[in-house]
Amino acid sequence: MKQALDVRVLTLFPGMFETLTGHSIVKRAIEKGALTVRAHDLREYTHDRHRTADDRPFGGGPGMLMKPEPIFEAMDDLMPGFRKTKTRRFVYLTPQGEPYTQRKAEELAQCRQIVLLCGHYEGVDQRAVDRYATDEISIGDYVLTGGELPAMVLIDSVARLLPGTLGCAQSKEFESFSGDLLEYPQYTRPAEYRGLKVPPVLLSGNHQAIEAWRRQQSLERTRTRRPDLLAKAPDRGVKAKRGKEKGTCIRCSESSKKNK
Ligand code: 9D3
Repeated sequence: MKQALDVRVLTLFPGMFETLTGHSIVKRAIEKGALTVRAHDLREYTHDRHRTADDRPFGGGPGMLMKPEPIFEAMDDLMPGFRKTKTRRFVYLTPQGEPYTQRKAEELAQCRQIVLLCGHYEGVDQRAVDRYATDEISIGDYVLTGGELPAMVLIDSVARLLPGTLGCAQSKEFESFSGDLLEYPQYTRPAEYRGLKVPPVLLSGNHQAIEAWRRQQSLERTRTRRPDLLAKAPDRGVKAKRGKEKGTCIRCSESSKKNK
């Protein structure tokens, strides 16, 4: 097994991360030794009776900012001498960040250590960002109350890319998400349920016809729901949808047969 990815989270709400680390693929990645996740409470690095982590912005304006001292002191304590390298990142989750993508998840999955700073209030004193941040990431154009859920989205998306975490039954997804077509609709048994029928072509045994139907469904869905994807890759409609269907995962060399 490759050296585990070491994820540290700087947050005012460390308890939120227990739901993440206690479930599903992230839990499995941790159990397999591919990932460690530690949430550090920034309030432990305050010194006043009320454990104050925020203060008012110089120059005025609405809301409060996260004070710089707890962030600097947490870094002094947890990773003295921190400096950015190709495999050590400090990611500040912020609405001002670059939009998160599968490509970015793949890049981060190559790292050895990732520190995630979860913003709260109106944001973080810029000096902490300037000193430490190697990346600033947003997960989309909607307003959340803080960076914790975005940090969990990032961890989840990176965890499933770590070697040995997913069985390779799902490995083809690695190659086909970003900039590709949307998935076709899928069905399982029973062939008829409450009068609702599975499209007959899927029961026909005609694999060429099934492939053609799926392709046409993918194209139609992408056209109506995500025309931006087609605009990015106008040749996608005619080329083969997937690079690989069967065999060995290009990432982890596991066979596609078994999941454990
Ligand atoms: C008055 C201005 N505020 C509302 C637009 C700014 C604001 C500050 C902090 C809005 C949200 C937040 C808290 N959000 C995050 O820290 C955050 C976030 C998000 O809200 N959406 C998508 N990605 C991210 S990453 C961090």
